[in-house]
Amino acid sequence: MLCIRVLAVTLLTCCLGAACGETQAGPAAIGDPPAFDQVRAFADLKHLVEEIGTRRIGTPGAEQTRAYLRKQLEPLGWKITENSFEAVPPEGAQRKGPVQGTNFIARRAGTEAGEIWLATHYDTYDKPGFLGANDGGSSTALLLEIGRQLGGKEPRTGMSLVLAFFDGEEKFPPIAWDDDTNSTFGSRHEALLLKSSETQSQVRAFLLFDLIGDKDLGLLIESSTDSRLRKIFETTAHALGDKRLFVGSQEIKDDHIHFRRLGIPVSNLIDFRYGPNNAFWHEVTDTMENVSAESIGRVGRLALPPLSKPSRRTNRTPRRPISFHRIQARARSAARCAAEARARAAHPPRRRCPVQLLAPRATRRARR
Ligand code: 1BN
Ligand code: ZN
Repeated sequence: MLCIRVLAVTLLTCCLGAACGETQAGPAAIGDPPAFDQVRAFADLKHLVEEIGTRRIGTPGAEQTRAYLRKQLEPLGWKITENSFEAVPPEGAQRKGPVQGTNFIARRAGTEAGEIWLATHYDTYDKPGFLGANDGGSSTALLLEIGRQLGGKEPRTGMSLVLAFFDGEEKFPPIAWDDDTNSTFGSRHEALLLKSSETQSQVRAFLLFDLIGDKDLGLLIESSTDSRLRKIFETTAHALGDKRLFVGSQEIKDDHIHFRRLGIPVSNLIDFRYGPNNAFWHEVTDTMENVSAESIGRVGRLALPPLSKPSRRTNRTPRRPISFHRIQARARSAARCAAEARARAAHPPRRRCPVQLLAPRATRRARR
């Protein structure tokens, strides 16, 4: 009995990493085309930057951001939890004394075991006049729009989804970044909560997005990214014809590290060449002028196809483990279809797109 359970868990994990538990391949597997609305995402970003302003940890702006996210996501069936924690600035930091931070977590239950986390930080860097249009803003807008697309009152077919908007990712200046004492306060807290809960083993993948709004977008697939998640993103980008989306790979410490330490397959997609020689990063020039709706849209179109729900037809189809090249083929097909649907926005195609790489698992046989 234990053996079967271990085998099932292993297969689930493999499938997830590999593009995550796929459904039956073939033309019968169809679902709703994802339609990332970059104009709406950009309007959210404008609201964060121009109406709210600084979203530094412990400020009214941070609280207003959470209220805004709640107002948008709660009516769409997302169940919200706010988890507060204390962040203690290190000796020598400008900021003195402990500050309360709050993670904003939105969950949508699925019909299948397992959950996929999509994560960002929503706090902004502690510098006078810093607005974080790209850093903190763009990825928050991205996740919010993904949340709109994937929301729903009924349990979604497939794995549960978690949208994690972390507070306190930024270090307290001028002290250097430290993974354990000066940065990623919110994600560290959330990983600790997860570790002490029963749900840790349910998490199949943790996908982090950071700095994705740069007008001149060039994403790094951070070097600790799980190889199978990397493949999914590369295949989807290729299928979308977005050949210049990824510019390389490099180690970058960020919120994903605490989840990786728990043994969860992680990815981090991050643009780390913001302006000439990265000159706009953590500077007051991180403004709306230097970000674009198109860049957020490119990342939204990349992220949505592997996450979108399958059709009812897909659910009726018996499942079996799927080979990696089939997953790639379906990623291509999903992305191509989504691209066509966008191109024909005025006359949406009748055919629905094959989607769903990160949802139901291919392990039914293993559980029998
Ligand atoms: C991302 C956005 N980061 C901070 N703001 C993480 C990071 C830390 C990126 C050090 C590069 C270097
Ligand atoms: Zn930053």
